[in-house]
Amino acid sequence: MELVDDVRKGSVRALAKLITLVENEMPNALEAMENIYPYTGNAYIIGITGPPGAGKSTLTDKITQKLRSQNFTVGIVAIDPTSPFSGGALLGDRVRMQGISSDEGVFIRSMATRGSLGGLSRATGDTVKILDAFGKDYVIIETVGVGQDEVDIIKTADVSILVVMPGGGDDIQAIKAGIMEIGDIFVVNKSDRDGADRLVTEINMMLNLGATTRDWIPPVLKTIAPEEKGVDSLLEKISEHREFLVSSGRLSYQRKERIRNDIIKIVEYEIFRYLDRLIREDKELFEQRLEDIVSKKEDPYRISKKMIDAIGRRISDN
Ligand SMILES: Nc1nc2c(ncn2[C@@H]2O[C@H](COP(=O)(O)OP(=O)(O)OP(=O)(O)O)[C@@H](O)[C@H]2O)c(=O)[nH]1
Ligand SMILES: [Mg+2]
Repeated sequence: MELVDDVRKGSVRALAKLITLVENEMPNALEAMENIYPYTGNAYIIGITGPPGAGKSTLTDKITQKLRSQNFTVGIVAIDPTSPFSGGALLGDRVRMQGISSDEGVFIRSMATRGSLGGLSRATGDTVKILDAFGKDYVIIETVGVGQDEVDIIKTADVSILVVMPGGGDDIQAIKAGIMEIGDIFVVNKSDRDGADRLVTEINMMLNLGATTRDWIPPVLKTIAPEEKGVDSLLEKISEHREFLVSSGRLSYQRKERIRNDIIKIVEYEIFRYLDRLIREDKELFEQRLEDIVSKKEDPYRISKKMIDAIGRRISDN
């Protein structure tokens, strides 16, 4: 595919186009990803999650600037952002990226919850792979940490950073609800506000209550993102964690698990696509079957079996 070649050659236009192709679930997206895949595996993937307004974008912005100053290239996937990126340098880079050809800099892509078939986590995963194959050294995924979709997304990262802020009172309850386990590094941002130290203590207590057998004890850091305070420490912890993943063999284990999930997601997606087509193409037959079920001539289980057989035939015909 020419588009994939152009992405590999560093065309930012092709990059944006390919992501759109995948995002819109175009029929040739799977083939494109097949061609992209051999070039993936070099980028380091950072997941940043946390409640709305915690400062995820501001932190992403500062982290990116630091990485850029070390000459690393960065791709950013922001999922459902309610607040935009504001950093001047970042914005400048983005404008530069729209220039002729540049294999350096920052590429930002915002994604919203859309796509009926494979869902957001598949589109995000593919986008990360495309940015990886494009040659980005780091890919940062920013997402509001709430539902299962977000947890799935964050699982595709090599390191997960959980950002919280003081105030509100029920912060800890919010974190408790399922995402405490996925944080490799905790960040108490907005630590210029009251209650930051207390929040750090509470998180540390909860981490201690949790798995004491963990070989990586998640550190809890304080930051003031707009002032860049604590951002250097955060980057150090990211490096430390990366060294831990590599030396313990966890990185390859995590990446293998990711492949396992990817395969399941791809197969689900493909089968669902066939099912969707089957229903749309044989609308009358489907309606008739519904009638038959209502009048008790048929049942949903037998009909499902028939449809699975039909999907199987279609797949083997292709
Ligand atoms: N006082 C203070 N304000 C901050 C800090 N970090 C971020 N902010 C402000 O908090 C607001 C939200 O910051 P964002 O970085 O957009 O937060 P976010 O988590 O990305 O928000 P969403 O993507 O909307 O969930 C902005 O107005 C920031 O300027 C901080 O450390 N201290
Ligand atoms: Mg944001």
